[in-house]
Amino acid sequence: MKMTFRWFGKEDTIGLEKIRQIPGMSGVVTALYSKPAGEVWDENEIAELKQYVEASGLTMEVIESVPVHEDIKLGTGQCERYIENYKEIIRRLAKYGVKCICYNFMPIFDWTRSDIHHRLADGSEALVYYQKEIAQMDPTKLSLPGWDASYQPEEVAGLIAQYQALGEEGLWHNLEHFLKEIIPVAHACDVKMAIHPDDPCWPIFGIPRIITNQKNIDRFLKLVDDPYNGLTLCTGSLGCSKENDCVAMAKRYASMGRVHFVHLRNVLLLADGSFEESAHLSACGSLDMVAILKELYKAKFKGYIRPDHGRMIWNEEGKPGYGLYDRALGAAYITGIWETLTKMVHR
Ligand SMILES: [Mn+2]
Repeated sequence: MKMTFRWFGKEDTIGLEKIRQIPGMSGVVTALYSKPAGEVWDENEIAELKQYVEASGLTMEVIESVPVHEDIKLGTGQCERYIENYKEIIRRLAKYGVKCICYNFMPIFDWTRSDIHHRLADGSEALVYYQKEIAQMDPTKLSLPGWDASYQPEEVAGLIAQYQALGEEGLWHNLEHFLKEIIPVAHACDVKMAIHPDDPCWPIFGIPRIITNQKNIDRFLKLVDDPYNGLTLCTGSLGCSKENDCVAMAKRYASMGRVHFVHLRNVLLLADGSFEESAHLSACGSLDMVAILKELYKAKFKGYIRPDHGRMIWNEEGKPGYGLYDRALGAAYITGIWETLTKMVHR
């Protein structure tokens, strides 16, 4: 396993020199965040970013993410042109040593929460998803926490209607078409594609979501049965539903060689289906981090792991979920579990 840390580029208030000081850290997970979905990434900018990262003693082998344009997910408009652009981005990233690309196929809204500054009992701040509050939201009128607001409200209403008409099967169809086009390119370039599960892992606002559970992930992997068509095992996204057993999923997909990237974080599940993001420690949430890591270890997992969201602690200010301190604690905790596994567990 290679420990990594998400870094939002030179705009990130957390400098690479700090990330490098986290014990066991091998590289950053980053992207050209200013590029709109669909556009080909400039090769010089990729080269320059890689050079900047490597000058600080870290690697840039994982990109999160290369966003998929809505036209591809809807199968409309400039869909085919954007797929060709996506292939070109894969080729260009491969040229600069990128080994893994994380992406998602969530319509319109990326990860969604009801509050990104929720104060927990210990005084830390966390991201939370309360069912009652989400149910009262009007997605066309609100700028949702976590949503990259690149659409106007009237556009959102139109997109929602298009996705409702498309439905789940239509979305599956468009995902299959996308994979059949890009996976052969990724395979030839030796770049592992790692789809991120939908977060939360159920349909929101009447819009379909499909990368949500074991049955659907099994279906996803069979759409193109190639090791380069793999997963980002995000324990917080899959683990926010009681229906998903993250330990069993880690075992199943890692032993198939289809887990290329792991997002590790913990969530505390509440009785009504709501959840709060918690500290990484198993005792703080509903997931068993040791059991999950043990399955990855037993499957000889060689891919990348990063601590996913952390809480805001010690009065740190910054991007909710992406402070330095709690994610660094998470990384040290994960690295500690992994060291224990390597010394105590026979595979
Ligand atoms: Mn994640």
